[in-house]
Amino acid sequence: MNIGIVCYPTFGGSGVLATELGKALADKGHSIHFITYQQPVRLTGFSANIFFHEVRVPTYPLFDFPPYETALASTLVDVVKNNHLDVLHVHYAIPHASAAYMAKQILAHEGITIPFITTLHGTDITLVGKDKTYEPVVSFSINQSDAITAVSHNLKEETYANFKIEKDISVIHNFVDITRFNKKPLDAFKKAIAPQGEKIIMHASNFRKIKRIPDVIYTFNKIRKEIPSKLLLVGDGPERHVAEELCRELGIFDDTRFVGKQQDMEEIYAIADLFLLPSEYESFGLAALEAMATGAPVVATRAGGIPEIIENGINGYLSDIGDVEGMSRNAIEILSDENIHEQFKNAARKTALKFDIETIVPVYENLYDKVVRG
Ligand code: GMT
Repeated sequence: MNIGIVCYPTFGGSGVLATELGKALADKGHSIHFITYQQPVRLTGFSANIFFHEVRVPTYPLFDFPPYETALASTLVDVVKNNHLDVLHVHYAIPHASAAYMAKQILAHEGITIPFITTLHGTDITLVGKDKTYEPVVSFSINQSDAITAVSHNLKEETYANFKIEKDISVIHNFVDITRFNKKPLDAFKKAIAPQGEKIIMHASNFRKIKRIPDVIYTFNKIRKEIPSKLLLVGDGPERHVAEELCRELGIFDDTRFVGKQQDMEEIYAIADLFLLPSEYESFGLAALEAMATGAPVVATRAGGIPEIIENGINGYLSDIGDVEGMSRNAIEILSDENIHEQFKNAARKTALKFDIETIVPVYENLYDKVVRG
């Protein structure tokens, strides 16, 4: 099948998931056309079945706001026509679903039929989409999609609760490539972060407010008082400087390591003993799943779709949003006994297996078949 994938090409979960999906589909023999404004960060290496079409947004002095959506819709028309695409799969509703709708209408005028699937990822619904400025277009373009998917049951419910959706939404959870994430820790790397064999507590995100980065730091500050440990922070974003400042204020900067945005995440997760995810909301929490695939238990909040992967007291722990005390207590409980830690690690790996790429990607393939057959 010839499949067009539209996504944000950045380090965010929706772009990562869309890119990993495209790569997996290409490995299975499909031709995959990524259509986005820059090469997706996880799109590394060469595959004969992968094509990248850059959306160029020409500027003009009149444009205070370059019309990305128009440029995207025009590029979609061009790519669909010239590459005989069978289906478009757009990740993140804004503005991808409306651009796909526009492209579909233009192509219909030329006698070309192109169905499009919209995958909802989270903030396109819960934060940005709900805003009155965007809501009418978001509702309309979701309803015009030939199929709609959401990455968790929670996000499906949120979507129905906040928008007038007249169609069925299928839940297709995030996935992870277990074989790739089942890495042995690199000793030299582990030593560089934790020279005395301290436990490594990890957090990875785009450092937005919704991730509650100060809670990561306060929780770690409590853990380190009981368990010799280091905090490994991966990613970058608006809250990073606040986080660095807080670590200095608490006098724990030497026990923390900010490594910024990273590519080979499987190598990094492999050295983590525990993953912290104290978010205000996560539609799913792909970072937690990737951590679990490497065998790191997750201490997180009971927010959004997180309880769909974390079983309290089995593969990690769930606390209320902002409950730094509870999260540190749970982390200490896991880390203070090697046997308990091992049980949690095994359970984390076992859970990740349920979301393996081999199980989830065929669900998307079936959906493509269904929409193409009409
Ligand atoms: O978490 C982020 O801020 C990035 C965001 C995105 O839209 O790229 O991730 C969302 O999509 C991921 C993949 O489906 C989910 O695993 C994340 O939970 C979700 N983030 C939020 O809902 C905040």
